[in-house]
Amino acid sequence: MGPASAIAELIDKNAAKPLYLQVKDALLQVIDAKGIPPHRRIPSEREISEATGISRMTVRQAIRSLILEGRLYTVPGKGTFVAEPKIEQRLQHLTSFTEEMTRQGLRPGSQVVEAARLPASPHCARMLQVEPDTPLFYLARLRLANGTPVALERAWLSLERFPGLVEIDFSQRSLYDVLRNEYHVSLDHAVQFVEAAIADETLAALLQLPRNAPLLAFERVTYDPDDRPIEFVQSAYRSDRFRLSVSLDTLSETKNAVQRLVFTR
Ligand code: 16G
Repeated sequence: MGPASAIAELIDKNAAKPLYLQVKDALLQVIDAKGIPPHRRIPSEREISEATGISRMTVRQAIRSLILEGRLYTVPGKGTFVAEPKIEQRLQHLTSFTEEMTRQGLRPGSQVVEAARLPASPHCARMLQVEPDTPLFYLARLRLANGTPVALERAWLSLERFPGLVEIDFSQRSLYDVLRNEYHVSLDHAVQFVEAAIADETLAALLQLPRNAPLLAFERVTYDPDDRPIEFVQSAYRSDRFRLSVSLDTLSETKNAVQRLVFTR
């Protein structure tokens, strides 16, 4: 049975579940059951509509929703394809992009968009706990996974503390590796925020996404063991390629007390 007929088999027009949701779930089930690999074309809107007797508009809604969730992608004029599984970004460890990609068997890469010396803006100065106008190293990199752009990372570091960063070719080196091995810094802990965002024109072009595509925006300040800020980073990750993972445990009474303390500080 072809995939379009397999989808039709799973549809029950008398069920209370909305039809577009049925098509969506059936599509996922068929991709899974038939082992349709990433980058293989799925049946077209018209084929699914003909096989199921469901309107093209409803089928389109199901496909659109799967594209937004990063399960499918379209190539204009070519069709709709199965997307690669998302990369998992763990939130409980202070790791670098290079380490995270390598752990998942992906080849990390970087394209330097900008590497410059500039005076600290009031915001960066506050984040790095330095005086405004202190010379900083600004590094904007497009991060690649197996050659595909997946994130834009912009980092600011003090040049007074790390002179010489401007001379390093960050298309070839990991920032954390340089900090650890050349400046003998211990990256001890970090505070990180994650927010939803959308791609403006520049980000969309760099990340090869349509304008307004959903993104995950991160902001991180990483500290040394003496609580001195080392880097301030703002990054935008493609939300169709990443999902965040955290492991949670129950809050015991002692932990509960500590947690309360942290939040009320
Ligand atoms: C991660 C960090 C970033 C750090 C970079 C170093 C987030 C959101 N950001 O991507 O703060 O600067 O790794 O990567 O996770 P590198 O050592 O591979 O250059």
